[in-house]
Amino acid sequence: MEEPETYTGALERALHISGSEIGGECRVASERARRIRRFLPWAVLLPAALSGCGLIDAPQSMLNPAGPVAQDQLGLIDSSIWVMTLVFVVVAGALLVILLRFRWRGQTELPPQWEGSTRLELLWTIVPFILLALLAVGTVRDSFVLAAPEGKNVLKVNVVGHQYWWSFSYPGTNIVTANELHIPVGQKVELVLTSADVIHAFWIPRLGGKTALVPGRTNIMWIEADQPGTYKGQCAEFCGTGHADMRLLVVAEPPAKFAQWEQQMEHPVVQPTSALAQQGEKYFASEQCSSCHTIGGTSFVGVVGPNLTNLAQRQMIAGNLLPNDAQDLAAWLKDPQAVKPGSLMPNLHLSPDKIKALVAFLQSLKTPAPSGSV
Ligand code: HEC
Ligand SMILES: [Cu+2]
Repeated sequence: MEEPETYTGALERALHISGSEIGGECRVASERARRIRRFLPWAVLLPAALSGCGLIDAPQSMLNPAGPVAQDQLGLIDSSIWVMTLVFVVVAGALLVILLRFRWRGQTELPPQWEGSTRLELLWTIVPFILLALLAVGTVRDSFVLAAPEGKNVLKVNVVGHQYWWSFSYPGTNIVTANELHIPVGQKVELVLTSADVIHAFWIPRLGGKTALVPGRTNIMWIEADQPGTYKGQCAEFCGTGHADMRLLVVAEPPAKFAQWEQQMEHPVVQPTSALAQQGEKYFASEQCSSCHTIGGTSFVGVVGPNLTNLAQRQMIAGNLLPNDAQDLAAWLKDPQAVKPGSLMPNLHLSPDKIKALVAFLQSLKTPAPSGSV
């Protein structure tokens, strides 16, 4: 009859080492365990501390939703996190119990060897199935809810992604604008997305996203803002050198204020009053600007670059990178690539005088609000 194999014997065979070395291995292991134990509190505290970062002044945090779409999407994230936490706690707990209860305590006999348990196999097949089914229910339901907005009162906006700026046009009107998307509060807005060049992705973390803008096809997403305010967004698909600066701003306004903005955009008034601004308007035609830019209310109809209608009413320029003030406009016109690397607006090597006049003209591009309005 064969002798039952001893624990040390089995270990020796498995590790190809002799019994005397096993003691050494164990000492190394316990030293390592001590080091890991010292690091453990940090491993637990650090993620907890970092997770707080999302809550401090975070204009682009999807953990702080501002509309029903972002709220639904956060709901999906939350439910997956709860399910995953449950799985983690159960599995890690079981592992811990097994490690502690069945650890080596100097036994020389091999523990009983057994395999195959129909009950356990069923358990860990059925439980994950149920958990995944639970996740699937919410995911499938939200996929349909978020696919397209329901109801009649939906505002449609066409969005075209360009390297490295956004164009927004409102079907049924003459309104075209860039980088700053105006929407009325409390109304569903359907975004019809496509691209003029490469693949981009539309993402406003507090309102919803992300959806790809693919050349040659259209994708649809919708957003709705619960409260008036500005919501920052960002292209979320690497599209070239200027990708990180391809930002956007959503301006959600009460319906009356939005209607007023629509009025101003539909009937822009261009009346540069100062002599400097009038000179700037002439440069706009002579320095090639008009071959790339449209300005509503003028004869400038270029379509290569952003539409500049009522530019002075926008908060930011250059794909929402720079504040829309005289100093930054001048810096932009002097050397676009210096302030926004990769930008496809050429450096036109303008003299300081021309820049001054052009800035005065650009700053005059605003349409007075109709009298008696909000
Ligand atoms: C070859 C085409 C081209 C020419 C010529 C051109 N631009 Fe541009 N312009 C662009 C493009 C493209 C952008 C977008 C750059 C970006 O944000 O990356 C832009 C952006 C701008 C912006 C910022 C708009 C916004 O909403 O962010 C202003 C202002 C502007 N141009 C003014 C001018 C003026 C003034 C001239 C003439 C001196 C001029 N451009 C000449 C293509 C052109
Ligand atoms: Cu991009």
